[in-house]
Amino acid sequence: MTPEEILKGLYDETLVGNGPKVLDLTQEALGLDMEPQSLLFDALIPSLEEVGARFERGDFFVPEMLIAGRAMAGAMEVLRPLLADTGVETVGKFLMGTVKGDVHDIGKNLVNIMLEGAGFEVIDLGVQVAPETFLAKIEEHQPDIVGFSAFLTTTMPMFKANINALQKAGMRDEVIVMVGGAPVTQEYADAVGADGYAADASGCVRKAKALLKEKRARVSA
Ligand code: B12
Repeated sequence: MTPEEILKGLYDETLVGNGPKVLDLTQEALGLDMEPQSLLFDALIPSLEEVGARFERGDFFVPEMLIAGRAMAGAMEVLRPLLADTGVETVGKFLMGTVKGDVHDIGKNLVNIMLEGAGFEVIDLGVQVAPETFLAKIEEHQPDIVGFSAFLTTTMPMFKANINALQKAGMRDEVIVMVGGAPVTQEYADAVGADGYAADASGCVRKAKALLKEKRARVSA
């Protein structure tokens, strides 16, 4: 198969949720020395975007979304070490979780991989993380940054609930707060009082590094 055929195959098979085929194609692509980033950005992510569009139009339902998500997650397991393995030193500690009421984790996991690849130590709390769990884990791990991920307009208000909980516990100034997820915007992030927002994983890495640099400059001034 040519690289173009493999990318098209990955897109089509993710769309129909054919996990075993997506894994085979991922392995075949790597055997041909194709870039892991290309598989992600030229096939897997566009395919999930199409899944979302079809769901919105009523052409796909939750089961289709689920098997497509699983097919992508299977490929991510193979790509993960390749995306993260850049051998850089730890630049900071990042605590990440999907907010309470929300089970979407593919975007969050991708952000984690990119952060690890950029040298962050990442502590992943998983999905459906309640405010009190975030608080307890922040106390335990003392991260530089905490990231809240939400994929539903109905769970985005948990950002504010989490930030309020941090404030109430007197911990808001201890940690940089970043938010993200498909429906989140810069305006929404500003409105809830987050320190940073990014639309994608590479943007998150850039923003996290910039916020950390600012904070360290402030502390040493
Ligand atoms: C796969 C999927 C599912 C799977 C999730 C599997 C999983 N393990 O994640 C399942 C089937 C479980 C699911 C369930 C539901 N889903 Co759904 N799902 C999707 C789908 C198709 C893909 C999401 C995804 O993973 N995309 C891939 C990643 C890579 O996306 P991304 O946004 O580019 O991620 C980047 C950024 O968001 C950012 N980012 C993410 N997190 C963070 C965190 C920080 C701190 C930062 C800085 C950045 C950041 O970086 C990421 C990487 O670049 C989307 C449609 C879509 N295209 O978004 C709908 C979608 C999110 N789901 C939707 C809905 C409605 C639901 C359900 C309510 C359906 C139902 N009726 O039951 C349930 C809710 C379940 C729950 N309580 O959470 C709607 C949400 C609408 C809305 N605006 O609220 C969407 C948008 C579909 C649609 N078009 O209507 N879903």
